[in-house]
This record gives sequence, C-alpha cells and structure tokens, in this order.
Amino acid sequence: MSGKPKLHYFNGRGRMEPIRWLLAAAGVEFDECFIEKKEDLTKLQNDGSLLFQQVPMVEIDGMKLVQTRAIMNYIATKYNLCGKDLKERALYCNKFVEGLFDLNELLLMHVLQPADQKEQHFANMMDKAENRHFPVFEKVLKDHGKDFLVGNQLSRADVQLLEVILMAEEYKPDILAKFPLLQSFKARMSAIPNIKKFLQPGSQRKPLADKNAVAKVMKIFY
Ligand code: IBG
Repeated sequence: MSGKPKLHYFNGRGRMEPIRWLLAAAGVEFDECFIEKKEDLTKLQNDGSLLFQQVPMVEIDGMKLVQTRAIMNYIATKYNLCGKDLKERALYCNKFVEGLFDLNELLLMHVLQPADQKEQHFANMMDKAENRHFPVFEKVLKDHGKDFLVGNQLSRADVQLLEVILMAEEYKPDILAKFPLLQSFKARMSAIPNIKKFLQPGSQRKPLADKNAVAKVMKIFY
C-alpha cells in the first residue's frame, strides 16, 4: 500500500507519542485522525477497527495495527531501528526499550493522577528516573564509549531514551545534572536531522497536557 501511515488517537501524547517519535526519527511522514469526543471512539470501536476496542491504532501498509508495542515493533523493524541482528536486538535493544517503556509509563501517567496522589507519584517517578533508569543508560554509554546505545547506529532505544529525557526535564529541568554522558547523548540525538525537525515548533510532537487537555481526554476515555 502506498501513502502515509494514519494515526488514530486523541490530539495529545498518551500512548501514541512514542509512535510519533519513532516515525519522525525514521523520517516517515504521517497523517493523524484525532479522536475529539467519545462518539469518535465509539465509531471506531463499532466499525471493527480496534481489535481490543482501544487506541492507539495505526493504519499502515494495508493493516490496522493496534497495541503500542506491536505498532512500534513493526515500524522499528521496517526502518531498521532495532539493532543489526537478533543478538543485538535481544541482548540490548529490547531490554533497553522495555526499561524505557516502564519510565515512560510513569511520566505519561503523572498528569492523570488525582490531586491527593500527585505528590507521591511525582516523588516515585523522579526517584525511578534519577536512581534507576538514567544511571543504567549513563553506564551503558560509559562502558562502550559509543554514540548510540546499541551497536554503533541509531536504534529505537536511542529515540525512546531521548523522549523520556525530555519528558523528565519538563518536570525537573536539571535532572541530567549528575549524568554528563546523557547530557551529551541528548545534544547528539537532538542534532540528528529528522529528530531536529521533530523538535521544532509546528511539528506533530505534542505538548505536555494542561488541565483542559486532561479534562477533555478523561471525558473520552473514562
Ligand atoms: N495495551 C494497549 C496499548 O498499549 O495500545 C493499551 C491501550 C489503551 O489503554 N488505550 C486507551 C483506550 O483506548 C486509550 S489510551 N481506552 C478505551 C477503552 O475502552 O479501553 C489511555 C491513556 C491515556 C493517557 I487517555 C495516558 C495513558 C494512557
């Protein structure tokens, strides 16, 4: 099938944002069909487009793919963003990617926390970033001394790490203070042309949700 992938989700980050990042890093243009109200979701659910009645859903290469990880596995494989061979993929890329999904989940769920749990959630999220996940990636870069996390080429792990670094910095701007190699990693990744373009204003990258955006999403999904 020719044509651009079509992304079905609400006009915000949520679970679609890592997919947007991956496509952007691969230099793939995409269209977006935004779910603006509950009826838009119901329509997709009723027409059989959503295997588990959930979005993200991506129309790509004649398929209607659902499940974030399945969608990202397809895109990463198609665009050679998961290591050069099976061993690199299993030993490095997939492990890093799953760790990054864990941190991403904490970061993206923060805006949805009820007021009485926000403080505790924030402390846990920052603790996991600073004391669990970021030290791992700092050490990986230190041990092999290369520019990228896996082998010596860009992979989805690099893209997902940059995404969570930028998300964490929104909450704590100096979060990389103790991680010099992550600071240079961030600068290097941000200068890759496809990524640089995605970071510029006017791209399809979504902002951190404000109160109004959260309320709108809650009305659709909860
Ligand atoms: N395992 C699925 C995946 O990764 O794709 C989970 C998908 C999912 O939870 N989808 C939600 C959905 O479609 C929307 S994203 N719900 C409708 C239903 O009937 O279950 C939920 C979400 C939001 C904000 I909103 C942040 C994170 C997740």
